[in-house]
Amino acid sequence: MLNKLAASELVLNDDGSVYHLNLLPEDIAGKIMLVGDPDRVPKVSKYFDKIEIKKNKREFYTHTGTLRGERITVMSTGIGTENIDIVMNELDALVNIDLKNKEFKSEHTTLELFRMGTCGSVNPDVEVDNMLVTENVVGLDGLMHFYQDYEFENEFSRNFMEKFPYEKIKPMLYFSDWSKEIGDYYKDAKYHGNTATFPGFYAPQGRQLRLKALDDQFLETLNDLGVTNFEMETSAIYGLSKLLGHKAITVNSVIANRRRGEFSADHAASERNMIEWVLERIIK
Ligand code: R1P
Ligand code: URA
Repeated sequence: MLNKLAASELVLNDDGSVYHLNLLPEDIAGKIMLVGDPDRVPKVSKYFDKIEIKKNKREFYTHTGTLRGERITVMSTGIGTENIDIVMNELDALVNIDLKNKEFKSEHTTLELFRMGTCGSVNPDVEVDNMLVTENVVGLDGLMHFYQDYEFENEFSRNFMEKFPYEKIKPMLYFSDWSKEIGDYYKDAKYHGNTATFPGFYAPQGRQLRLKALDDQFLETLNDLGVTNFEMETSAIYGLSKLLGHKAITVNSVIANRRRGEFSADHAASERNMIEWVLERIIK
């Protein structure tokens, strides 16, 4: 592989910022909170001592500032692993590629990435309005098939692969790199579990409005394979972090208990609790 990247591969805006995120290297901190919803960004940054940078393009909103004196960034990713592909590659480019010369840097910089999202539980005992940390993730979205060397495994993934009954869906399995150093921030979370990431909210997560999903027993089957909860980003965050050499961890607030048919009575409060819970732990 050539060291110098062509203009078509590492695309930059006129001011030298990365194409979709619209950011320059100095715009981000080493600790980055990733949230799906752009409206969640100001709900997080309002706790900062001060906000230095506010930038956006499309669904990617970024605020960087300080909290208790430490520099921190919060960024929205929008929904889905295809957005995470962009976020992860462009964040990595900001720290590990010399954007002016379009060359890889000789020294690697590791980012700490904290996804803070919402999810639905498929274990009936996992109650709404609580925090669930992802230890293992199974990606049913397909993104990582496009990269080399993505396959990681552990006991959870081996069991899942062996027993997954749906031939048309090719599962992608990642052994989560919720690296212990940053996993420790969240050791008192009510739940630690195995997350499944999907390329959709409705049939891919077993929801049936006017259209039938693949299998009426989808939730039970996934839960029997050890899956605790469903969402739409973590497989790509963990998979690409592992390949690019970053540390990542996801905590989701459980807003739906799919097996009991329950939805959080006040999901704004649930979101606020999660934001405060995370901020207290990642910056002391
Ligand atoms: C679906 O409503 C969205 O909510 C969850 C899912 O992963 C998906 O992005 O995450 P966020 O709350 O971070 O958006
Ligand atoms: N986000 C999801 O992707 N699924 C849910 O059920 C709730 C939040």
